[in-house]
Amino acid sequence: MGTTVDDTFRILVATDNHLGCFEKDPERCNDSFETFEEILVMAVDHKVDMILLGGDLFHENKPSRPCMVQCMDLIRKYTFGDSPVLFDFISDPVENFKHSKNPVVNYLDPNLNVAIPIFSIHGNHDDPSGPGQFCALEMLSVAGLINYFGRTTDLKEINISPILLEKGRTKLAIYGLSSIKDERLFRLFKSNMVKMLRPKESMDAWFNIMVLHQNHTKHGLTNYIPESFLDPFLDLVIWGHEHECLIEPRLSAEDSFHVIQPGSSVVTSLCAGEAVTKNVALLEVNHQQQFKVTALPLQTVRPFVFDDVCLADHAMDLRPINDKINPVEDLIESHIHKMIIKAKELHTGHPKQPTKPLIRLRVEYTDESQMFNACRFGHRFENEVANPSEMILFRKFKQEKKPADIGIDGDAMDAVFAEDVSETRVEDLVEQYFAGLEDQNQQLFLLTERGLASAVRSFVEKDDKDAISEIVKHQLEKTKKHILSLDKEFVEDDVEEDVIMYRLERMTRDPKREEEEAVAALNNPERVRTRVSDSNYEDDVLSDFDMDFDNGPPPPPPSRGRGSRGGRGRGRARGSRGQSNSSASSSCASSSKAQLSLSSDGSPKVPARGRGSRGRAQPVAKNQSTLNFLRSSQRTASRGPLKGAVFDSDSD
Ligand SMILES: [Mn+2]
Repeated sequence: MGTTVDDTFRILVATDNHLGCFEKDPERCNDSFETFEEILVMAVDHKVDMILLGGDLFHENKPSRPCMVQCMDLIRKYTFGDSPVLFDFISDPVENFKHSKNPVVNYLDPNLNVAIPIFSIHGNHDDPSGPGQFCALEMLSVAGLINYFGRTTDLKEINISPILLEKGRTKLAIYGLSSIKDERLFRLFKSNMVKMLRPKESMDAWFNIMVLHQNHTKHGLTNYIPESFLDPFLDLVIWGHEHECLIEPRLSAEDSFHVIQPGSSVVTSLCAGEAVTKNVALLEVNHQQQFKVTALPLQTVRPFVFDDVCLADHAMDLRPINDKINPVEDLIESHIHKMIIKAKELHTGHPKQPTKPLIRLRVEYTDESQMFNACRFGHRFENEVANPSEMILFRKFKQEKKPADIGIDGDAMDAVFAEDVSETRVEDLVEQYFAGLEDQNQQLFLLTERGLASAVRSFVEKDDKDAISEIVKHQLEKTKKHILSLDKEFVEDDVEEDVIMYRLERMTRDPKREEEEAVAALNNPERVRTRVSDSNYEDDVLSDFDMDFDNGPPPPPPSRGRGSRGGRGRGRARGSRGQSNSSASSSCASSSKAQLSLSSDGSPKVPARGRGSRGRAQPVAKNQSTLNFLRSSQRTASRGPLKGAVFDSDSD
């Protein structure tokens, strides 16, 4: 194949190490560290060029001191040393590590002796917070232990500038996007405000990796990131945050790129998704832009067995005989014994693997009398199980419900949001949704679309939390009055018909009037007095946005500070009537092809230290002024053929 080994990048990929997880539990306190150490040992054994982490290195936003000490000790122990780093860092570190006190890649720092550089984005557990908006990774970065990248400082427009690496003929671009609130990122993608910058120089020669830390599976309408949002020029996406290990490269929904989801390296929650074998990945990329992912099963992960039992499936009589004898307990006890035996099969023989297993049995009961004190029950297994008091999870057995009876029709909702809705009025979205419903049972019965839309608009734009209940109350009163005015003998079915007729009448007679009545009801002075006054209207909207800032990435720089209204994006995606967009996103470049020069003066902006390097072959950063970037987005990206997995495409 003509590939020389020296050209091939070898990268150890892991995410969600959750260091410090369960550190107060005497049984499990070391689990996360044992496995992190195993990962670092693997990196050394497999002679990787670098380690790439996908966020949530730490479990706590403010890791405890013992946690920090152990983490720093492990990183120093395994990633520092004399073996040379064999790739060149050719992007501008000032751009890649913009937020950093010392924007330099650690292995090029003349004061440090790094053998295996670690690159990491932050996750939702270890994101920036508090004074100065620092995060735990920043401490590691300032100590030279890791290269923390992918942090977004502008939350209205994200431009991702890749880390560019070269090893022989192999060119690697790594796009990092640290964790952002899913809803916010969803909105930014929808309004085309997430841009990936691509090197203009031999643009198609790069193997493009993206690492992000977001919800991957759909949890709600907008609190996840669909794969289709990501730029199709990407070759491999490393998905952090989801803890289930899906290490085999899988083609994205639109066949644009491959995705791997390494999952967490420690069991953080007792769910089925965490009870599968945990792996990290050895990623190899060669100069022909081919890649190979080898799953490396982790040997130190505590055995975890998950199971379900549905009491309704058991023919025997499960009614308790008296306070002491509950046949369900006996049934469950024997089930747990079987699970413990199964857990023994998960012993790997690794000397550092904890052997006491985690057990989770979900018990679906039909009748409350079948329940028992799970904590007391757990005492029987104290010496055999790592989590005796939380083995059992009771769940009420639910008869299958017709999903159409209640709730939201996901398909109809998706149809509404399939298009770019950033310029659409929120009330139009409400009408579109109901127009797209297939199931007539889900149509409105009492309210009209117009009335509901007014309430939703008030809810969204004026932060009027009671708008919807208010409009329901208003329509109910109105309907009641109308029904009573009919002055006739009522049978129940008739009333239903009358309500429907009245609604139809309101809709057809004068839709405008219906809307006006709704607005009048919402603006009823009695109500308004109890709510925030109208003069606060704009601040209301802004503070709604600010909520994201508090939990998420840092506030924007002072020029766009909290007080200044004009410069703030007013959240067009949330339906602010689209009338005045001039205030929004003024900093956004007008053309999607705007070029970004990496370094203005042509020299690396790292202060020259003047110290001699200690005789060690240090790769030198290339002249960065030659690199220009092209903005790319999913609309404008040009895309070559899919660069498939190498060596053997489907076995691993
Ligand atoms: Mn996580």
